[in-house]
Amino acid sequence: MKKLFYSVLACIGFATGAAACPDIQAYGSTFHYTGAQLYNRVELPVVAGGNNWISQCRNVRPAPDSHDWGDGTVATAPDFSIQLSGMGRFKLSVGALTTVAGCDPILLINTGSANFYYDDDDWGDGDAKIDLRRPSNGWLDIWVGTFDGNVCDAYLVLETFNR
Ligand SMILES: [Ca+2]
Repeated sequence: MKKLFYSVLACIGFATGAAACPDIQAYGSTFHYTGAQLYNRVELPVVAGGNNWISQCRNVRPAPDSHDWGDGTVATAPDFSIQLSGMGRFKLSVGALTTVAGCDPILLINTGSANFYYDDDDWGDGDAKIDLRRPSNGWLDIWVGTFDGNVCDAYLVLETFNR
C-alpha cells in the first residue's frame, strides 16, 4: 500500500513537469548483513516496478552489464537499502526473481562506491542478476523494476560466495 501511494505521488510529480527519478539519497526497506551472514542465501519479497523509466533519468547511467542493457521502470526510493559489512573476502550475487508468469524483473543497484549497475535477464528465464566481484562495504541501494513497466510480485536474492 505504501508503494501504491508512492506511485500516485510520482504520477503527480510527472504531470507537473517534475519527473521523479531513482533517488540515491532515499532509503528503502533497510537491512544490515555481513558477508558471512549472506553466505546463507537471503530472499526478500518485493513488488517489482515503478513509475520511472530508467532511460529518461539523466542521473542514472548504469555501467553496461556484460550481457544485456535495456530499459525498465523503477520506483523513486530504492526498494531496499542494504548496509553491508565484512565483505572483504566475498563476492556478492544480487538477484531479482519471480514465479509470476509474464513478470519480467530488472535490477538497478547503486553500490557503496556510488556506481549504478543494471541487469535484465542474466539469472536466466527472464530473471535478473548482478554479480559484484569486489562488493564495497556500506550502503547498497537496490531497485527491483520491470522491463515492460508492469507491476508484479518478485523477490530479491542476496548471496555471498568465497572469492
Ligand atoms: Ca528480466
